[in-house]
Amino acid sequence: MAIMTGGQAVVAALQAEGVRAVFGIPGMHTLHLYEALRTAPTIRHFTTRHEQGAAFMADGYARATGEPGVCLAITGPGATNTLTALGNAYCDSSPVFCITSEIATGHIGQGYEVFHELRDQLGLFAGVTAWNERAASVAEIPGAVHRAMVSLRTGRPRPAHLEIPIDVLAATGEVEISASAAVERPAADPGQVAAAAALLARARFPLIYAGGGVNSPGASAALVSLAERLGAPVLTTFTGKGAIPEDHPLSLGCGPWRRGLIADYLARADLLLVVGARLAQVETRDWTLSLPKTLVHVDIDPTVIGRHYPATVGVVGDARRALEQITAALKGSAAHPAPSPAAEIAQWQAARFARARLQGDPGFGFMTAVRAVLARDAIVANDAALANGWTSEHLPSYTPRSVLFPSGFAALGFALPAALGAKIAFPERQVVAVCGDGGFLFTAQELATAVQYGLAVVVLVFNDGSYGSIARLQQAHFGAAFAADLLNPDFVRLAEAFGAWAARADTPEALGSALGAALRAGRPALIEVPVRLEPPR
Ligand SMILES: Cc1ncc(C[n+]2csc(CCOP(=O)(O)OP(=O)(O)O)c2C)c(N)n1
Repeated sequence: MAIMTGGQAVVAALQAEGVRAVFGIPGMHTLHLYEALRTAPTIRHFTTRHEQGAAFMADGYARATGEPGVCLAITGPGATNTLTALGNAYCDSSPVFCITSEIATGHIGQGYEVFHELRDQLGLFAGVTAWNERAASVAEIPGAVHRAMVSLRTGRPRPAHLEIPIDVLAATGEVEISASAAVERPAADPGQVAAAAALLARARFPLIYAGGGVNSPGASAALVSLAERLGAPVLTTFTGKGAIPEDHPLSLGCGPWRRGLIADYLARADLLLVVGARLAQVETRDWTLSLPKTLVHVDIDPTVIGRHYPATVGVVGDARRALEQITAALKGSAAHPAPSPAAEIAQWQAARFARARLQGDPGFGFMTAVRAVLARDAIVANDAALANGWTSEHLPSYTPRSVLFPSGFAALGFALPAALGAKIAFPERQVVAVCGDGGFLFTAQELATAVQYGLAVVVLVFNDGSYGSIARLQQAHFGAAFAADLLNPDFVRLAEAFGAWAARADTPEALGSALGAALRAGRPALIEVPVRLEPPR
């Protein structure tokens, strides 16, 4: 037992959970929390320029590491500013832990309209979290932090929110801090595993679809060995990109399903193994995509299994453990008889690249130039821009958790702050943010955060002077764009004003050399790439 303030209890509990970095902005309601952080020996606080940036950074940290990313905000406006980023993390299953203050205990729910009051703050967070509680006393704080962390680390990883009234943060009380216990990810039921293995053993042409749930080093290794055992090609979702190295002979890359050999394989396959993926609306074109009759669906979240497509066999469990269990259950069954698709895949990939080069596809040109400069394990954080499609299709990823996409909620403004969170987690790795001009300006002020902390990320701004994705849709539907034109600042001068390195590059070659120079500069950098808004294809 120790005597501490509520603020000190939060910090001690986070330290006990192994938290090393937190992101946020202090305020009147979090003074005691920040006073405790000021002297915390093992936690580094990063002050951001908007709470949305703090939550996106926590998300980028979480996606890159698999560990909870922590952000802090005051009650009221600070709290609401985090919501968009938490919605993004919620939809993409990213473990972000948001701690907010709350008005004084005696004022909650009274409607006194006190300073920073937000009516039903917990209610607002309910839609973007899987765990959402208030700590009503100092003594309750460590237990609440621990329960939040267990929720973030065990089931489907989705945000947690803990709110602490200002009087509780300031009060002094007795607390017990215990070291965080290792949490075991849940294994699958042996009966479900046996049923899945029996179907896989009989399949003549199994195909694997891997999502964000497999995008961790352990699960990736398990996925690759099962795919090799089955000789099964693997396609990934956006958030699963990198779950199998994209130069692996069995990799079909990252969606969509309609492309060439992928569509052929989908038609030819007699079994689809879906792992850690939701079969979401966009990728299945409103669930109209036809899938092989036999569907084995592995997910930690039982509500995902069979929700849109009936699963022949559902396997509930952690992706790594379930895949390892299935591989073990297959031992002894006859090796897969079909000829390996590796040669066919290699031929298709080569033809695809040759075609894109021949057609002068701008996305192919730019992303090939970027890939040629980046290290194999570089991290690329994307925004919800047209260049997103370029990254998924033309920028191969070789390691898990190295491509970060705002996929389900698709909030603009994610890329730069998420890249900063990733850079803090992995200072030694190259980190690049890929944005459109519109989305970049949603959170551009975090360039100041990058410069303040010397976070050498490189931001690529593909500038088409437009909310281009939407303009294209408008043109396709109505023959004209509306309300999508953007009169932009001079991005190079803007970045320089923040103290960043900056350049403009309008060809793939120029982009490649500017990116090389930006990485060598070893400080935050921005490269503006002017692009034309292509008509919809
Ligand atoms: C927070 C938020 N607001 C609005 C949208 C809708 N939206 C999706 S893409 C897009 C345009 C993005 O423009 P830009 O970042 O310039 O990239 P481009 O599409 O031009 O490549 C908009 C407005 C969104 N995804 N997120």
